[in-house]
Amino acid sequence: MVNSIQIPVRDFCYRGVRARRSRLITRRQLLEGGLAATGGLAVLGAGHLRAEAEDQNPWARLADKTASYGAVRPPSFARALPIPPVKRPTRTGPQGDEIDLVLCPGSGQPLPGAATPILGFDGIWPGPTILATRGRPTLVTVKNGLGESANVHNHGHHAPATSDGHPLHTIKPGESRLYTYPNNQTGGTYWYHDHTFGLTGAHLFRGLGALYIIRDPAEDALGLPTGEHDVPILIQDRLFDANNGLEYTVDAGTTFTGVLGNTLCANGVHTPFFQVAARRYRFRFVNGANSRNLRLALGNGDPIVQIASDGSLLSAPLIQTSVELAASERADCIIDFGRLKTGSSVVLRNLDPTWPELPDVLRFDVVRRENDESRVPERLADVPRIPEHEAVKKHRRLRFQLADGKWTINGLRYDPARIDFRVKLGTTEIWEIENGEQTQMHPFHQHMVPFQVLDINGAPPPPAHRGWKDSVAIPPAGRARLIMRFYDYTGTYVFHCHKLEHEDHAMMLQQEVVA
Ligand SMILES: [Cu+2]
Repeated sequence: MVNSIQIPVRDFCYRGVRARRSRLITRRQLLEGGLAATGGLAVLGAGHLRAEAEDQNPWARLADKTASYGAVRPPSFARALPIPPVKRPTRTGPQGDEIDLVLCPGSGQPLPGAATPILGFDGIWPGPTILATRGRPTLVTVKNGLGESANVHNHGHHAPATSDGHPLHTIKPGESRLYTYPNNQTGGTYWYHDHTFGLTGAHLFRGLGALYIIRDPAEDALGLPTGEHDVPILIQDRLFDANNGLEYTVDAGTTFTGVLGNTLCANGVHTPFFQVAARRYRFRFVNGANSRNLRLALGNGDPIVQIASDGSLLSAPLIQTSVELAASERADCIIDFGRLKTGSSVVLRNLDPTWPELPDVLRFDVVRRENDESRVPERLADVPRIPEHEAVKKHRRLRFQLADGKWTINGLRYDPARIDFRVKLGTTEIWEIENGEQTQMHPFHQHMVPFQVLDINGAPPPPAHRGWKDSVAIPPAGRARLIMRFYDYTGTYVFHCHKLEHEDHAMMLQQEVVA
């Protein structure tokens, strides 16, 4: 991604230890450099944004200070990759599996030294992984033990509007809410996170994110790696203060670029190691960053075999040298360590050039040989294409752009009291998403229904985008056409940019699905 706001500060990018240690840069420097480079964006002033944000959204106030990005934290590979615990149902019966979750403060250990205060599902970061089965409902009762309102959006889930985590459907401190997840959708990797109006970025940054996996018996029959060889990895960049506290600052700069950290964490730990056997593994990579793009690759150049995008299997395995993930996208990937010697290591790299560059994710250490009976079949799933002629609305245009210094869609900022348009239940629509911004990508996310990508900038989508998707990157000054069927549920659902500081300020609209 070419992002002109990065150009003035490329000299500060991670190029070596000396550069890392000697160069300090503040977000203000970045913003000033970026604005100088982009000229016409000079309307983006902190005062202007603050007034607008408070006007529309009293919770999303800009800070008086600006974020300081310090230096990129060098990789340590000092701690083992934690695997979030699987949440066990409290009760299970004919109506489904019942799960109790608590939102509460807790502590993590992403860095050596002092523990890091976090907000967590069950007080941990990442929260516990919820394992569901396709066709069997999961009923999650969430109690809010925080001192502020929060909620839960199950990202990519096809659920009734009351269970979608609408930005105003928050849970007050001390109260509870029941979320019903039918699990009538493709098996795959989803994730749940806070979706409070104006505070999604702050809440996710402080720990409120976790995986939600739907198992599908048909998928289990494929013979893919499973059990301890099926590994969820939530990747997030963070900033910390001198006491290892999470430092989240919304200022004019971070509102523009999205918050970008200087420390890359996997499952809540900075650059961990993960001990593997010399065999195949399935990794469920989730880009849980607030705004950062990732491009994952193995340091030894070995291929990564992508088998799923967002929540669905691809029709066939895709052999790639790198896997690109915008914020909120997922990729399930097979990595085969079978050719590697015991005692060797390979680093999972991030090749994305977004400043500040964070090139190291984690290190795989091959520690033993092991029999491997898994396989990766040539055919994974049927992904029937939605025919374009099925669409009753063929040109719903949505332009994501900076307008008068504000993040907008079709010139509008999110207003929870306004229905932006209605779609009819049981119909199919084609949406044309335009990125009116010259300098940065916007990851589009639709709630409630998955979509298929028809084309990006007029060309067929890359193979990794030919399955079912719920999020897709719209390139700078680019456009994508998406086709989607509205089925099962009526009600109000939002769609938005998944750079969370764009979403919070307030690049989001809502549709009402009507019978
Ligand atoms: Cu955006």
